[in-house]
Amino acid sequence: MRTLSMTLLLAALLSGCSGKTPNPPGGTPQTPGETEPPPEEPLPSGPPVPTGPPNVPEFQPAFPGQTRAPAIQTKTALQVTEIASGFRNPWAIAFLPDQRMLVTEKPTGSLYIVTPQGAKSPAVAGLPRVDGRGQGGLLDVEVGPDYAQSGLIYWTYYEPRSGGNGLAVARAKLVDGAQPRVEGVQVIFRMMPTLESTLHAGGRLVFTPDGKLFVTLGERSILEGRVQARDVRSHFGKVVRIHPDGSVPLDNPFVNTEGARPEIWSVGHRNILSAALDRQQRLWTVEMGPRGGDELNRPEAGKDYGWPTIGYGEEYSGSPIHASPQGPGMEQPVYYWDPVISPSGMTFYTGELFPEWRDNVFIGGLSSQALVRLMVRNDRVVGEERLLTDLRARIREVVQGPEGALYLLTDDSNGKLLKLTPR
Ligand SMILES: [Ca+2]
Repeated sequence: MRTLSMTLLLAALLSGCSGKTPNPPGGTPQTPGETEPPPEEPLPSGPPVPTGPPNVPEFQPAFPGQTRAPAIQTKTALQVTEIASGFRNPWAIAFLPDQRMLVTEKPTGSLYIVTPQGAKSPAVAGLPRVDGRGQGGLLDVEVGPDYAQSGLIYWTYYEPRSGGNGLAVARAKLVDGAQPRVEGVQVIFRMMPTLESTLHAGGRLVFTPDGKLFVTLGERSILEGRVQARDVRSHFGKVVRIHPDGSVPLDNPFVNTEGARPEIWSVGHRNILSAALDRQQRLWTVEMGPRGGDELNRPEAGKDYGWPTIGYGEEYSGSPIHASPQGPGMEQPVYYWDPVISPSGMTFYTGELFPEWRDNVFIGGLSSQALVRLMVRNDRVVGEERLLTDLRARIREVVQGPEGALYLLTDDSNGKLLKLTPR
């Protein structure tokens, strides 16, 4: 709470001690009755979540608490309910206004509509063909902010192209019914350049309340792609920010940089498979590191997150990638994992069903076979928990449902849609 107190003190000084508590600079306006800071709870302490030894023990964190935060434990008893199964490696969930869900299947390129009771529609017709090899296929799906009027849904996929493939973002009108279909498909963004790779697709979509769309992009894994991650002439290893029609916001950070791709928001990422907004509507991401070095970041406009120059991991072969985990002009992750969790899917919890989870971060864990929970204070991770480890399932997606439950997808040839509520 130190930062909050400092902010209030600074705000009081700036206001000339008028006696009225003003809005903190740069913060959200305070409403009457919310001017008192919440009582301070002691921060978690003690040993971290038990994991293996680090792969790169010689790399030390840049600040205390950047890795291996104290282990925390949820007090509420949990109930896991299977809503539906039989999905082939499902990837993403998006809620329609009537509480039905859109669910994507990565390798088949199929999109389904699933009722809260688990009834599955036929595959939605009319989606373009995907390159479903490896980590490609049909990836994220989001319901457009103006869906009630336009019926528009948005999705990411690996697009087969002449000379290779690449991530694309499309949108179309969803036409409901016994045989649902999409109409008027428009590709609004294409990751460039085209390159042949079945790996590191990225592909998360996040709408912001001011009507922009963030898209997370991987660097393709192969060396030819990896070396472009910090290069603004390439989309590889970037977060990009576009309007819902694909046009470029004029306040993007590189619109006036010669030769730069104007959609770029932040650079130097490896493979971002988790992205979500916090309560202040700021973007947070988690990217897959190599062996060691998964990273939680809060990507800001124009900043460089360092991959492949800096990081906390090493090649899968054990050979080094980075001379140092830190370097000038490059941002440090808020938090990192070595050994890795293999992140996919992310949400900030804002529901009422689990009061103790308020504003906590939830991340799906693939190789870690867990739902990872992080407690965050003042933009630092202060506690970590691994939930649902007894399922022994790779967790691909986590979203919050309209009633405050968490909905999950397991990454499996018989993938499941699960609902997490208090018991
Ligand atoms: Ca980084």
